[in-house]
Amino acid sequence: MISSEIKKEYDEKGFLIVHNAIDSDLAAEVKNHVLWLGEKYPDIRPEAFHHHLLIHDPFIHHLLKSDRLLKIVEKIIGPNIALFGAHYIAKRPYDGKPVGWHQDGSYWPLEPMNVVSLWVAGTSSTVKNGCMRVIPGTQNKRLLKPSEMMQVDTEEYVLDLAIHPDQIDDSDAVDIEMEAGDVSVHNPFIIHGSNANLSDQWRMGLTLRYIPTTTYVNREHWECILLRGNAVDKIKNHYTGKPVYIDGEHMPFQGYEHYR
Ligand SMILES: O=C(O)CCC(=O)C(=O)O
Repeated sequence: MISSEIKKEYDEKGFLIVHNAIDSDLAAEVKNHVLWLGEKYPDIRPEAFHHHLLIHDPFIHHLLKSDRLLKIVEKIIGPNIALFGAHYIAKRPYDGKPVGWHQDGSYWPLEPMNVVSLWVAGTSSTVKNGCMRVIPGTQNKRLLKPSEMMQVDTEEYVLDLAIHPDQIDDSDAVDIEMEAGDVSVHNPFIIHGSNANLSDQWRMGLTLRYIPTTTYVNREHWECILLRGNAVDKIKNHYTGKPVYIDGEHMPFQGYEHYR
């Protein structure tokens, strides 16, 4: 996709796919990272490799520096970019959990709600293995509050809240099918979710949430990463520094020596 089209498509549809946004070596490292985290944290399901496990991880910092990813983000939120959330939603073969219909912004303490998500595919993501699905047009709806959503069992679902089926029409939902290395982009209002993975293949996605540095994260002690441009003095976000790579503690990757 020509980069000038990114903003246009995003503004019109609230989501888009950028094919081959990262090269195949880096995509393979995303996949290895999920498997590596699985060995490091055997008691945590791979749908739940959350922000706190990733924010000081040298491989994540390395990936976030990818110029191609930052170019996509810059088209949408401008040149002063920070990461406020990272989370692998990786679904194992046969028992990967579904994600109920939701709008991301319902969960987030962002002021204002100026944020964009990238979903980086570490494996192919298909209807069969539980790819993300979006409901077109819903980017123009208001954000539901958590109190307007239903509580769902996290033994069965990745997230604890979901929009009640009576409140949505998912008949024209679009499946975001991608290959490893592709990236989808979505806005915080669009309603999306995914089905369970009952296939014999992994489905691995890394969700990355980017804010302009004018967006305040109103959650105590929450750590962000400043990626490009400048912080804004009066916006009191906490930006964490570059992590130090430690043998055994972190996954080796191409370029890890820059984090020694
Ligand atoms: O990975 C999925 O299936 C859902 C992703 C999602 O909800 C998100 O990126 O906000």
